[in-house]
Amino acid sequence: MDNELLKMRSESHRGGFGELGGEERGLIDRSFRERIIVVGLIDEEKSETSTRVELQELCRLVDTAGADVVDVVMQRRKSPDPATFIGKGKAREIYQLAESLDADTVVFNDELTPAQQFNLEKIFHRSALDRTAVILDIFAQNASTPEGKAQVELAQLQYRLPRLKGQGRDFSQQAGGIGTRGPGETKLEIDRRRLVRRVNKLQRQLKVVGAHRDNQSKRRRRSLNQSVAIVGYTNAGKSTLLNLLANSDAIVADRLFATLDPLTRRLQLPGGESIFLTDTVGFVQRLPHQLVKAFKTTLDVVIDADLLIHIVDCSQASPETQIDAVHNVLEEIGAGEVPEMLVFNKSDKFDPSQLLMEYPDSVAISAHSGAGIEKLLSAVADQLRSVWDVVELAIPFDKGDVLAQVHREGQVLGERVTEEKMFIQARLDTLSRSRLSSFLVESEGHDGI
Ligand SMILES: Nc1nc2c(ncn2[C@@H]2O[C@H](COP(=O)(O)OP(=O)(O)OP(=O)(O)O)[C@@H](O)[C@H]2O)c(=O)[nH]1
Ligand SMILES: [Mg+2]
Repeated sequence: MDNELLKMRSESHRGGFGELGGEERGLIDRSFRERIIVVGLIDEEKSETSTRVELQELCRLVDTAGADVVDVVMQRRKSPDPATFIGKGKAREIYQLAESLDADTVVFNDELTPAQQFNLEKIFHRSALDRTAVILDIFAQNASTPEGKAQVELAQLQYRLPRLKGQGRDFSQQAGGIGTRGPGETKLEIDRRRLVRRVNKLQRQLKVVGAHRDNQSKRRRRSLNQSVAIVGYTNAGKSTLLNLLANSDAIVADRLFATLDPLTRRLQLPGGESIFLTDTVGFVQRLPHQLVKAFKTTLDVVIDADLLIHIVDCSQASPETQIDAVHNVLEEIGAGEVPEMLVFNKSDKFDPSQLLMEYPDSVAISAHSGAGIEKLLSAVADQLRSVWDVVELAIPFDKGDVLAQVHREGQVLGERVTEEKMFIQARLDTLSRSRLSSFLVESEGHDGI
């Protein structure tokens, strides 16, 4: 037993959503809370400190999923055991502990292979799950729109498919517990071929939604408003900021992954420019890759954005770790190159001065009190102006496709026709400027339109 972690667990539990009524969540019956033992490994790859930080977060995830952590176990090993992840002796000890604490499930901090999961369940006589299953479970509970539900179900199926072997075990009476519920009615026991068909169907459905979103985003581009996405670690205050800036009504809650569906609102900047501001799903350390893949259409909003407002909860114990985790997910989804503005939120709770020095060009705000918001908005306007630039292009008459591209990607401010060419003055972003570089007229010497 690790008293310190258990204490952290019970503290996180006090503020966790276990206290929110089922009505508020609008979700499942919470009268029964599973009892969970959490297990973490300290090995050559992971120090004790980082394992502790991750376990603390895992306890919060378990709590958010609607279960109680009854004990935390850590094992120090050189590397994971290929068959049982932890040592077999340790696994037997955990079985005894689970019996004495009447625990329902053992949750591991790292992803288990299907074989490890199978072997551990044989020793434990109860479910062995990993962090991914817990995160998928939270997403399953929070999904409310058809798109969100389809995305989560797809991620769950892709997680479960390789694990089908050996399921149908005799302790599977835990239906309704972590890792077994989902927006879809799919039962683990139904045969693999049906699951594969379901995966294909969901992928097709999501493609259609993706195409629709693509059209929307093209329309937005054509409407000439720039697009800014709010990204960040879960619970950092993204939805609170959207609500404050755009008078919106996005769900705000002190729980993880409250937002799954993107919400876009129009916002007027102090200089008069109108932009689209989108609130997105929160990230977490090692966000399951199945989720990242399934949420592709949602995350495209982030890839297409002109600027990312990266919200960080500065009152967290380790904001740097959360910043790194967000950067990793951004890289993974292909948004690593989108310009980013780092914004430290919750300045009413914690003084961000040190962080502002560590991260140049960052801004501090409180989405609760409104402190720092004006500065944030003018910094956003400045950034957007530096991304978009007014240029002149000379386009030969036989290049109708290039002309169409300029209209599609930028804002055309004026046109002038000579005998050989068409001259266009347009506002273009960095990417379009480099794509159309061969048609750019050097600013010196041209007489304007
Ligand atoms: N003290 C303080 N709390 C804040 C501030 N901004 C947000 N919060 C609280 O932080 C919690 C999370 O806020 P959300 O806006 O739901 O966070 P989020 O980033 O959208 O979270 P997910 O959608 O779950 O990823 C809520 O309890 C908010 O009331 C702030 O400036 N100060
Ligand atoms: Mg949110």
